[in-house]
Amino acid sequence: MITRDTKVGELLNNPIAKDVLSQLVQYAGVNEKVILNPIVKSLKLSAIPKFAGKAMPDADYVIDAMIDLFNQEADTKPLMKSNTHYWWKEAVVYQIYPRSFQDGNGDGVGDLKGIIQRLDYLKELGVDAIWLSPIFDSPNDDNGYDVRDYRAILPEFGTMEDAEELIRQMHARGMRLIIDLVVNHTSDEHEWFIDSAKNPQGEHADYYIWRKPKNGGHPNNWHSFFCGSAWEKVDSRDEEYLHLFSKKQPDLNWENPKVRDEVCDIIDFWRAKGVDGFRLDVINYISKTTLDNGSETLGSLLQFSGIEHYFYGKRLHEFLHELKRRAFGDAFTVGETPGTGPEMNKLLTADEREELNTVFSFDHLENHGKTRFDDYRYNLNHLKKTFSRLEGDYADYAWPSIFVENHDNPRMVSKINPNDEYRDIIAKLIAVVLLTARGTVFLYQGQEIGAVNVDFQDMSEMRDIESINKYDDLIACGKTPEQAWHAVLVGSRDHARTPMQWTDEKYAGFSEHEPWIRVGDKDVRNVAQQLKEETSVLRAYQTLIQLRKDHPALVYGSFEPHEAAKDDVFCYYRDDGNERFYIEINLCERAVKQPATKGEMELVYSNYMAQGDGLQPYETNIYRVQK
Ligand code: TEU
Ligand code: CA
Repeated sequence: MITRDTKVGELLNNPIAKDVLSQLVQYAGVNEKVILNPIVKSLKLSAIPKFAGKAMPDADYVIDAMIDLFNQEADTKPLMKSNTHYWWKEAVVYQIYPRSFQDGNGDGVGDLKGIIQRLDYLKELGVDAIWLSPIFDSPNDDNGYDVRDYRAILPEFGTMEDAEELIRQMHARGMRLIIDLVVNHTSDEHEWFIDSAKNPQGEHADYYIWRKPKNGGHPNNWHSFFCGSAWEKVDSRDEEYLHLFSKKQPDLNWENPKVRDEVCDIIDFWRAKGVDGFRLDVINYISKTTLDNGSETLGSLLQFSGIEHYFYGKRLHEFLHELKRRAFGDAFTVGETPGTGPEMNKLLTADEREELNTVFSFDHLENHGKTRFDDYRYNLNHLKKTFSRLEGDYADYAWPSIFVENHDNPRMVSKINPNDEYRDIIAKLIAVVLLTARGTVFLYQGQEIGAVNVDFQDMSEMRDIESINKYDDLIACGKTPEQAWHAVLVGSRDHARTPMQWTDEKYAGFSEHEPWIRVGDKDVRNVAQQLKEETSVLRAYQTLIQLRKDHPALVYGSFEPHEAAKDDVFCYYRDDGNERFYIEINLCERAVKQPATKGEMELVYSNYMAQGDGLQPYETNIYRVQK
């Protein structure tokens, strides 16, 4: 049990504390080793307030909140190692953002018929499963992550018949469908919320989180991820409702068993349709341990106050276990869990826990102390460090998800190096890191042609609510339009949401009609062009996906780092006892010395046509090691 007399050093034996301390160090941008400093380790928690002084005015509160959080797993027994085999561990999953993939009826908006048209292309690429971002009826305040009806298809995307046809066509090709379940919140136009707001005594009265204003202000100081307070008033009820995202995304009250019944029914509905799996949107936020104010110190460090009360709530495991037992069964589940650490993720996904199959961890997406809106060059040594942890000890207990792009982040190639010269070389480096990884691989549409950030000109071209609110918030905080625009341009999610570039035609073969958002550099990179080029990024993905399918060692094999202490190179072996592979990667823009290796090796893939002395900039090679 953690108490105020516990020393910092002892905290590292507590899984939650270990995760939280490394997250806080990551956000604060201070060197991780600070926790290992003997003086810091010998400090009792009770001494920190004095020690922190003005740096942490609410230190006493933070200490108590952390002790409560750390003791959540006080009686949790250690996990056993596992090496089970499942289809979803071997699968290459392709994420589709339906609004931007393929327009099937010429209205400039992607749709289900368009996706069906492109299934053979995905089969050809070697895709085993598709994760489909939300397709449900929605007023699209957050592009479908605000669901109005979980049992209806957004009319712009098509009909329920189209969805059933998509499932049939995918299963006919041996492909599986993973749909996006957004149940931390609904749309404020969902019938549950409309009734909850209108009838405070009605059957849906307690489906959402309503609280009375406090001292003329909001019920607490929590922030929304889309800027501003996380609380909103309605006229028909003398209370405010919680919305961690936009005002049109009220949070569901998971403490209410009827809400959990509703969610199980929705899962049953789609499983009966033949859906094979679920991606669970911000699923770690569903249990709010308390609605007390958030710590100002943590709020300014983590940019969103109150998060310590809901990013790993005390009933989270209970709720997930209940969903597994009552509804998911053997359907595949991947949770989006922003803010949770490796120890928490093991407890959320280890087979013996019967909760989720895997989660998306986001620690690798930004360098130490950086956020998505900071303008900096992504250093690949950070990817090496985070993936080495995930594919090493972590994977012995829980199966990781491996990705670098999705619909919420700019393009990775551009974050690493904006210069054209190395674009395709870097895109292929990323392909090798993903497709030789120990984990389930998730690719994002466009990544397979080496998509880069879009040269948006001004705010009129932006569509994402987060970017638009961010711009207004920065202006409101006194930034100049240039400064606000620059921040949005650096970190906007819209970079990932422009139409898929199939050809160099006017609207990139995505549509005959002007799309809902502008097109990117389709003359420079598109599928049609790259299918014809042997050395294209697309052909590299096809080759590497096939290599992964043909050699289980690249999936289930052990992960053995080589010369790990050396910066700027990422080298490792994958070995399943039958076959052994060696991967060597130059993580930087200058030539580096090639780490020495032993034994005969045959080169099976390189992102360079010819090998020189040492490793050329971003050079990436895969060898089969003679046993
Ligand atoms: O995103 C949740 C999330 O935490 C973020 O990554 C988010 O995109 C943003 O960066 C907040 O700072 C999920 C979905 O992936 C995202 O598209 C939705 O906007 C969000 O939840 C709300 O449903
Ligand atoms: Ca359309």
